[in-house]
Amino acid sequence: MQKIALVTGATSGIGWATAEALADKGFDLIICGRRKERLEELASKLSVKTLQLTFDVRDRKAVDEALGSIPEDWKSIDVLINNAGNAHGLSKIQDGNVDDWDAMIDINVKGLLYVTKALVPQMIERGSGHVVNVGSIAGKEVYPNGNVYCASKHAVDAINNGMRLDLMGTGVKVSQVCPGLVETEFSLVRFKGDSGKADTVYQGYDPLTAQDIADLIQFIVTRPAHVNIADTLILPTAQVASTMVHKTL
Ligand code: NDP
Ligand code: 8X3
Repeated sequence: MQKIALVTGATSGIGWATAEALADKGFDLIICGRRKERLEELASKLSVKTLQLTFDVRDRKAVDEALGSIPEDWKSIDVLINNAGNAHGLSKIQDGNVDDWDAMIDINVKGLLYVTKALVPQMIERGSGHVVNVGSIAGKEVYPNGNVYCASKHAVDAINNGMRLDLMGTGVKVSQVCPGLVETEFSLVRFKGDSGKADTVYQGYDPLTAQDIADLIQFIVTRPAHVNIADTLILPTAQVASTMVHKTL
């Protein structure tokens, strides 16, 4: 039976690489994001069947409409990669921008919940499925100025664990992947397009690549039915904790 995976945040970074890695394993792909042209570009590179869904995970109605409009032959989604997310800003709590807080909580937490709510009932009905939540080292520890981003990823950690408990016996697996520093558009978004600032995050050591995370996700979703990799922390070798990175600058 042909397998189908849905990847949120497939327009760049970890989501894009994950779509490619799952295509390599023969999954047909539902790729999601706000940037339509990026989805078209990704689809043109994939050698499997693709369905593109353009929606903002912050918009509950848009999520329900997009996921509710999935054609019948795409509805049996085997794997959901809850990846869409970002950091917005890096500042002390007393200096924080409330719009940035809203964005992180709405995208990283509520968006993940909206997508999950729309898709998991069908997995339960079929008695099989796999949800992979992209958390972060920021969901395992808190670092200075990371306050609300860390809170959003701690929420993902809790939701991941809660989901696994609640789905016991349904045949639906739940896994979390928690990366450390991965060079993607993440820091460019966090620093609002300041590429100089973003680049310094990844200088003086070898950061993880999106491909490294995609390889791990590919491994997790291709384990036998009786194996669930519940949680993983994946770091660049130079990184030992959120703010402890061995740099040779
Ligand atoms: P990128 O910025 O490269 O990718 C983020 C993706 O999320 C994009 O495809 C973007 O698509 C999508 N996205 C963002 N906001 C929305 C939205 N409102 N609605 C729909 N899609 C949205 O970053 P990464 O690939 O690094 O990030 C992917 C995940 O990995 C995130 O959850 C992040 O927190 C997590 N992570 C990243 C780490 C890193 O160091 N890079 C480390 C640990 C975790 P579009 O803009 O087209 O909508
Ligand atoms: C992304 C990694 O350290 O910037 O979640 O929070 S970090």
